[in-house]
Amino acid sequence: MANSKKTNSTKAYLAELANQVPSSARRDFLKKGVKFSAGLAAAAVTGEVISDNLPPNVPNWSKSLGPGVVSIPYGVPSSFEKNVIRRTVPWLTADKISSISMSPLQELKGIITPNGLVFERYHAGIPTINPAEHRLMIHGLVDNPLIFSMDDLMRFPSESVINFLECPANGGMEWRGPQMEALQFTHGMISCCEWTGVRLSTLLDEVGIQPDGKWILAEGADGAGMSRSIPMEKALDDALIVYAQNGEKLRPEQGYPVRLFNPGWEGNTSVKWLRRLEIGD
Ligand SMILES: Nc1nc2c(c(=O)[nH]1)N[C@H]1C(S)=C(S)[C@@H](COP(=O)(O)O)O[C@H]1N2
Ligand SMILES: [Mo]
Repeated sequence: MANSKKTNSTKAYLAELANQVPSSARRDFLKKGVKFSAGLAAAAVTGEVISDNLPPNVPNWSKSLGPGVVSIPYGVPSSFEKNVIRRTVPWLTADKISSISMSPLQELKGIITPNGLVFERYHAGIPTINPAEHRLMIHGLVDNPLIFSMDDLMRFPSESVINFLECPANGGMEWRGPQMEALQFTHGMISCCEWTGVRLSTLLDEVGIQPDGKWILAEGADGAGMSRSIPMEKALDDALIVYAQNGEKLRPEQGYPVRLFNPGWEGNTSVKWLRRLEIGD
């Protein structure tokens, strides 16, 4: 992944960052001759302070009324936090459809990664799946093959766990030595969410695994049809069939409407947009 185009892409990234800050701060930023340091970018972002709003004065926002309830039906972070975003580097992969974005770890507080900032990894882009037309099929070496609708899955007892999900490529940006400026780029291929779903073992109970059933092929419904083989021990231990993250339905990026989640295992085994589990020997 190391690449000589790094300097160019860093310039492009900082130019993009300059575009995201308020225009007066941007003028400052550009005037200072842009030395391409992350520290300078940060100064530009926080640089604009209107002293009239500081004590002992009454700040402007205390002298007027703000927008009322439901002016934003689905809440978003303060506009002053607009640099807290997922990022990728253009030279990492040939195309954004099969690529990865990183979480801004340097800005995150506490344990939970907010849904909008969970790192993303796709092999064929994000499929748009209508949950009413999506099914999870469990077949192969089972007594009773079954096809579950999303409603079926949600009728089973649910379980929530707080756990990290990490791409095994995390850190790979520097496997050949230091080259990145921010934690986001060096280690941002990791997230921690509360995942809610049904235990895979519960569903396997329903279909009845035959004695020679030792492995499970999990297949996604994305254009890549990405699949991984999961040993039966993991499936019966703590694997979850997950439909919610941090209290709301999975984000499309994270596998809406349903994904496999293997706690503590390489992220790639947690197959998203899960459509099929085939039990094999
Ligand atoms: N169907 C499908 N599942 C997938 C992938 C994919 O491309 N397609 N990427 C995998 C990889 S390599 C990782 S690291 C995780 C990333 O999960 P996230 O995008 O929710 O962070 O999903 C895994 N599951
Ligand atoms: Mo991954």
